[in-house]
Amino acid sequence: QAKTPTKEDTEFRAYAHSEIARDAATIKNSVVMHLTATFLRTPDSMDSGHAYLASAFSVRDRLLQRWNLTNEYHDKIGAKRVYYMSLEFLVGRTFDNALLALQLRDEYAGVLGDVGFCLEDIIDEERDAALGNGGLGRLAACYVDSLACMNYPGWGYGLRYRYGMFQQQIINGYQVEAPDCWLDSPNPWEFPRPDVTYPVKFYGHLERDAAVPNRFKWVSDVVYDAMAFDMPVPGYGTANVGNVRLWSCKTNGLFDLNKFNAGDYQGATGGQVAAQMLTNVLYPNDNTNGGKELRLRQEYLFCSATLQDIVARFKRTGRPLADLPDMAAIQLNDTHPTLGIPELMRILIDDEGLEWDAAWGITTRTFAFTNHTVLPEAMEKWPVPMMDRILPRHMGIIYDINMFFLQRVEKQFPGDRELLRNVSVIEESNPQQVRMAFLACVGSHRVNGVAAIHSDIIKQTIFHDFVRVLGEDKFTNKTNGVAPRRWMNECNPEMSALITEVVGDRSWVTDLTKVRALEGRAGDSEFCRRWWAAKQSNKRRLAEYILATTGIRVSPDALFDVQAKRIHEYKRQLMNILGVIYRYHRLKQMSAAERAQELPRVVVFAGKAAAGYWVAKQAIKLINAVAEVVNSDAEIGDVLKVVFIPDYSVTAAEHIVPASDISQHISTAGTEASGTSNMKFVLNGGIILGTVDGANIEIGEEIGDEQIFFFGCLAHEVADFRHYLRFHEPKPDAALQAAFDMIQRNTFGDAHTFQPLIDSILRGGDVYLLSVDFPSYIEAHKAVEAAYRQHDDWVTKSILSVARMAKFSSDRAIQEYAEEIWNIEPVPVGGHAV
Ligand code: BZD
Repeated sequence: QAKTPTKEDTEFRAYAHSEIARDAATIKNSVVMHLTATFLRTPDSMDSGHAYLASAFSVRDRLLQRWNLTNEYHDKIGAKRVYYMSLEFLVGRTFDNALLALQLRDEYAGVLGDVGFCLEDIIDEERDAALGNGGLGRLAACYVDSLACMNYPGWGYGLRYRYGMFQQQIINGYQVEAPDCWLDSPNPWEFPRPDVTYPVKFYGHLERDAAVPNRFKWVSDVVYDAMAFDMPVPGYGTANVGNVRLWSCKTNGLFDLNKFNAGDYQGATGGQVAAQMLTNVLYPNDNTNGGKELRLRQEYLFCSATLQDIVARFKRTGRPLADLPDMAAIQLNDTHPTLGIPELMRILIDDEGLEWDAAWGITTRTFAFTNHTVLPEAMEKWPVPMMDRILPRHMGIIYDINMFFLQRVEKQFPGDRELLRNVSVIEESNPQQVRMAFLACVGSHRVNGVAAIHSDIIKQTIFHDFVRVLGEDKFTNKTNGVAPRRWMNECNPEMSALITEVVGDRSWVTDLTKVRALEGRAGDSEFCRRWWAAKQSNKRRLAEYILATTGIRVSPDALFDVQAKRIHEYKRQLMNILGVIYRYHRLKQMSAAERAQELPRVVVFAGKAAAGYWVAKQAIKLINAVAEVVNSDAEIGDVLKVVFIPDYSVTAAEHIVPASDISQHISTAGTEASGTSNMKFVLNGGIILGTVDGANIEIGEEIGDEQIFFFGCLAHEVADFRHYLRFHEPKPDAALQAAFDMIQRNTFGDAHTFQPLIDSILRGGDVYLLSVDFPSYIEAHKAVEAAYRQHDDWVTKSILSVARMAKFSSDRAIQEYAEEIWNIEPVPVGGHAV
């Protein structure tokens, strides 16, 4: 527990609060200093790229001071920290976020304006840090933002990939991947820490310690050095600055001079290349488990460096190791960092000399685990022979963890062989596999899902037997949330200004319960007019962005209907585009006069498919093929436009999300654990068209049924439908059949290209139940249209939705984790700077 601050602490806080200079002259000096001393430029030869870098470095100086103070303070008072371990942090840009957090945006705009630059253009110079695939990685970024803003002592731990999420190009309608060389230009938002480096071992063999049972000496064949890079996380309106520590594999020292001298130039650098590979690329899969050896080595490098660092920091307190759980909580963001559990056991037993039981008690009290998926293909499993070869000591520890666990199960449920087989961490397949979700579950004191329905489903499915064995209390729900800083205040300044006006100040940015005040204005016609004007200007901006990125001209007066997320069969972009095709079919059958009565609509898609996910990539091709035909059909004009925005990213989302009228979250019920973009769209005054799945359900509960358009079968009905469809051909309704027919008449190019997509429904068992949900999907679209035509009511819905969305702030989620899982308390440094 954190100690009560002394007088000295209070003075320390006052110091932390005081040191940021805000006057134009000081800011200008610091920008010019970086321009000249860091980048060897003069103010006269400054282009916008260097204006960005110099400004960013000067902002980072300000963060740095606070970063140091925050960590010094937390160490000094002995605060318990949470460590959020995630293979992904999808941060996006930092400059604007930092300016807003430090409340220096106007000041920098002024200084840059004086030398002829527009702040918005300078902000656009920054490249996204795209160290994540999608929801899980962005959640990690929102959570470290909340930790910093709410003054919780906590760090993120991750990997510093040299190539982040690939860049998506659309060539001839197909997705083509290009590397994301985001570190090509200097990155102001990281601090290399060559002094924080740990050796990480791989391969080799074990030597038993004859004196002590259970203790081994691991003699490895290969040792790599993991070096830390720290990314500051600006806390909004507080002096606290959080930290994400990312590991990069060092290559220095791996150059083989002997080979070089012997003329073997390639051999001389072979070790460096192998080391570099470890932290070179982010695996671009979401919700699939590739089973690649390099990925397992990445995961271990990450876990080993992180646990060594956490233990080293703890040991500096001088407290006995038994106290580790009182000083550190470790959250596993899905199973990817699960090797942290056997790694901590290895450190405690082999390096620190603890007994098994003591080590196990410390480990399980320290770790907690979040599950993000129920898709079977996403479950991480590693072949035992692979694990044994790469990490022989960890394989031994996992066997022992499993043995002790199964002994306990056997005692509780004597003779239940089936139960033992079902809960075993080792799957008895050929080859045997380590089930990482089970290991994470056994080695943690809490397991949580990410939305109420999902947390229920995991208790009934993958962890069903664990609930019997370990008790219901171990399993809990922590519904996801998103950061209002980025997903409202930063991306939607006009709507934010209106909220600030109603609330009276900007306090809602760190206390979203205050947006409730909007309820009182939902019936105020003047306020509604201004609310709509903000939405309209966001739509105009998106129309410009669409023109710039695709060359397609869309009318901001049309209804903007958006689906922006990873492309995945379970998310059913295919159902969306089939709905578009059906709409096109109907429009083509109408007279010009009838068409003129239709509600003009722009259907926007954005998202990346995993490079090896063929059907998902075919869906992208179909979307682009439909777009090409529909958009150039003179008869159709503005009544229907279809757009695929390439290279979806955090920054693209910041353009897209504030401009939606409706957004689609249409996963087959029971498949989307939570979804977080659903929250972002509603927080920006958009209306959801969605299935009864993930966090859609809780959003509906909060904002009221009138504010959300649900359709489709329910999660508990899915199994029966799937069973039926395994043995019976689906019967498409007339609308779905019309869409198939249009494709098969080569309307969108050679029908053979798209036949596999149709076959996935008609001949592949329709696993995601498109044929089942399509009729109600089309009905829901009609309901949306009718509602949109009632303009005043629509705007009221939009305002009421935002007013009732406080639950979906990541601040609420983090507070729940802090109180119910981590047992940590806020420790403000420097008081509130607002
Ligand atoms: O996590 C997503 C889920 O699909 C969403 O429903 C949920 O809202 C978010 C946050 O909880 N899962 C992912 O994004 N998963 C991955 O990106 C991923 C990455 C690597 C390996 C496996 C999954």
